[in-house]
Amino acid sequence: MNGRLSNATIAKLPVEVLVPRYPGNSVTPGIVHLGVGAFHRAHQAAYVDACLADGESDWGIVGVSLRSPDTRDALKPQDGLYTLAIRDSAGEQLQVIGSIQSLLVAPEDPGAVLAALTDPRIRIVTLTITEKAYLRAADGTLDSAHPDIAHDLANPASPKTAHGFLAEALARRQAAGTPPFTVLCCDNLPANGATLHRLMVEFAKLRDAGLGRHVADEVAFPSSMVDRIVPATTDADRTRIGQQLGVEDAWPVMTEPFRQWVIEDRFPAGRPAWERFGVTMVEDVGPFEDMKLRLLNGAHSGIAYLGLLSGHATVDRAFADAAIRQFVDRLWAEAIPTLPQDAGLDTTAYTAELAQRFSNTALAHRTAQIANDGSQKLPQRIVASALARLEAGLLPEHLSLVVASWIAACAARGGALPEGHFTDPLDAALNELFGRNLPTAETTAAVFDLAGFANGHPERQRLIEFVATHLVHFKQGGPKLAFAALGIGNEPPRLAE
Ligand code: CS2
Repeated sequence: MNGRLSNATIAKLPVEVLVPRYPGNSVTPGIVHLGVGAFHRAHQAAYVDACLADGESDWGIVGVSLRSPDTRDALKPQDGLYTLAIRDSAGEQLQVIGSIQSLLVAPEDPGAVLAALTDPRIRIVTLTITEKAYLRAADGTLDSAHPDIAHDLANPASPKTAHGFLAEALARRQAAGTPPFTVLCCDNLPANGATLHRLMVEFAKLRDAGLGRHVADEVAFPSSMVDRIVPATTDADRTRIGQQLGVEDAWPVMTEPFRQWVIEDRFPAGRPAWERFGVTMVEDVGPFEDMKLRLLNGAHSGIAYLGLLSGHATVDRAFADAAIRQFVDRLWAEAIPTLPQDAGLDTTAYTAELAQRFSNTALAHRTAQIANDGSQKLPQRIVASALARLEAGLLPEHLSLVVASWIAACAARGGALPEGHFTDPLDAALNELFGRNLPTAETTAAVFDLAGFANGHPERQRLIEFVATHLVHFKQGGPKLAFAALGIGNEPPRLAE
């Protein structure tokens, strides 16, 4: 290999590799992105790249990592350039993305991040910081007891959390007479814009009432639904991409051909013309969000835990397992009636497309990757639909089985599954709980308490009973018995404990 991917080597790439059709030095920053991981680079950064190529040169991205320097270390020597490898069974298309203009690492220099956020040219802040970084307590409100929140309230000029950075930047902009930026949440949370808005108002009020009012009344937080499957890059991917490029790329990103972004159109400070590049701008993103979270992400979590417990390392292999496949079809059938019925959602086409996407063997999307942070993901993916069914007098047999499979997979680590095979913010508490060997119903109720599942909901106890029954089956006979009890597979059902 000859050197490193960068502005200097880009002209020498093979002709079949797509490259930015705009000179990097013609672009000025318009967006700060918090959480510049692989998902952002496969999704928002690719859409913005298309806008820049179309001449909207004032929407370059300042990429911020809130924790690790890894992305900056990989991309800085490459002038922010990286390869997006779009893969399916038909082959692989390589596209170099140029929209990330600069990279900052918050813990190294929080002042530089605040300087970027207060730059009047920045009109949008996008976020992909993962579910757990929103720091919600079990009841959904801001976890104001979290040490990082306490730190940020005491040290507003050197924050650690997204909340701290956004609040301080908005305060400084207000003081300087600079209009606020629009905050665009791109994480898989329900009503993600409204949720972040509520948390930010809570946080800002803890700083001072005036800032709380400013954030409440004058800052726009449109919701958005983002979708693209992005498996973690492996060393084999790096080697293969390097060979195809003829130069090294320290961190290419793998993805599928499918992509979708639905955004509420509330951008008082302006926005790129995303709708020209396949983004759907809408008034209310709710129905799209629910469909994606409950059908795609809900099935993903089920496939991940059931796949792990059945010995499948990747989504495509798990989905090719006849029992898991049948289970997912039934899971979808259970979740679909909980979606808004009058929003014109085509769930038949949607699930047919999902089945194709989950079968993409070229992605090798690891079940252990999706299994991470289940306590943060299951409420919006699974528990919400299960509760909606119970409220409507319907059974949540398959939805509740996913919750049980999560608990079983967590408990299997250090046994049937490797120690630390996937992680969860609740790991310490969960391990302590599993070590107590309580009766299954008590364990289940304790897990619900820890994770805040169905907190205060009238159907909480019934849901716990469904989950506990499945969990007994998992303990006695693994996924086979749990499936058999639902009439999936060939094993005759056995009685619960
Ligand atoms: C996955 C998502 O890891 C996970 O939890 O379910 O990252 C999923 O791949 C994306 O939401 C797809 O858009």
